[in-house]
Amino acid sequence: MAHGHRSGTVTPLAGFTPLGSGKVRDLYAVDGRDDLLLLVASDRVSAFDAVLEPAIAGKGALLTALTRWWFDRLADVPNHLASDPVAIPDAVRDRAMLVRRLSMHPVECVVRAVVTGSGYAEYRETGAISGVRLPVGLTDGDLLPEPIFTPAFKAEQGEHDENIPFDRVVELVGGEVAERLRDRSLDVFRRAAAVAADAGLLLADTKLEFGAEPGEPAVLADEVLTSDSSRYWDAEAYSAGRRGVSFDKQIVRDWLKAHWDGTGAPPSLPAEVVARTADRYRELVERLTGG
Ligand code: PZK
Repeated sequence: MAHGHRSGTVTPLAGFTPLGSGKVRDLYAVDGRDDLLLLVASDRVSAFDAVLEPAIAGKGALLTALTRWWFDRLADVPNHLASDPVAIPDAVRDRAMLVRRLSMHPVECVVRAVVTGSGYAEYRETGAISGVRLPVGLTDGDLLPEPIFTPAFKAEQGEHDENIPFDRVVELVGGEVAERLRDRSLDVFRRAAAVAADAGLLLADTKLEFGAEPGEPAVLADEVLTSDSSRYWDAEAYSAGRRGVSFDKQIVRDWLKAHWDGTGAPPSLPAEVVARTADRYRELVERLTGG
């Protein structure tokens, strides 16, 4: 997980030892507790594989609140939240989750209701995504007849995950666990999509991660159903033909596309782009959770 950020180093936290950082999150060991981890969502924002400057103040707290809200809504699905009385430092309290340390499955459990992004690219080349054969003639942003499970093998930091067929998941985790991951992923997706629909949102796709612990081979981990792990689209805009306008980072992506050729360090985002993006994150959470 060695991955540098222009945003600087990971916040030092007394009583916790940094284990590594992703583009937008930091993971800590809890000193003296080898069964727990602290997962901290930063305010960093990434687009086109780059971490951008400046950070979006409040983003980490919003996405952490959203993950907690989804865990509540999906209370019958085992998740990794720990209830141990470990004091979380004030500096990260509202963007941190204390979690049980699981044995993570090396599979990204992606569910898609829409063909877009890397899935659409694969479909164009092969007619399938992760080995799931799809109808001929789909275009970018088309709704599928039903959500599909399109797993990917977790790449090292900085590499792109590789879509894999279900058979490969079976080889990686065994047939019983593979089926559990697939069925649980589809169940979570369908229920979340129904909740999103009530809020006027189309849940286009999501990426879930699971780990195993004694007695339960498929515990939901990581952040769930946030705008960093999922594409939420405005249902009305989608119906009106304005497809592929994702609810969160579209403003950042559009601005970057117009101001960066993808080489070298990306330019800093103007304050206005940062402010509008922050508004968009807030609006998503408000619409989903009712404020
Ligand atoms: C775990 N990551 C992703 C990478 C981050 C996070 N409950 C868990 N048990 C064991 N391992 C993990 C989890 C969770 N969630 C998650 N890597 C390991 C990751 C980089 C930075 F903050």
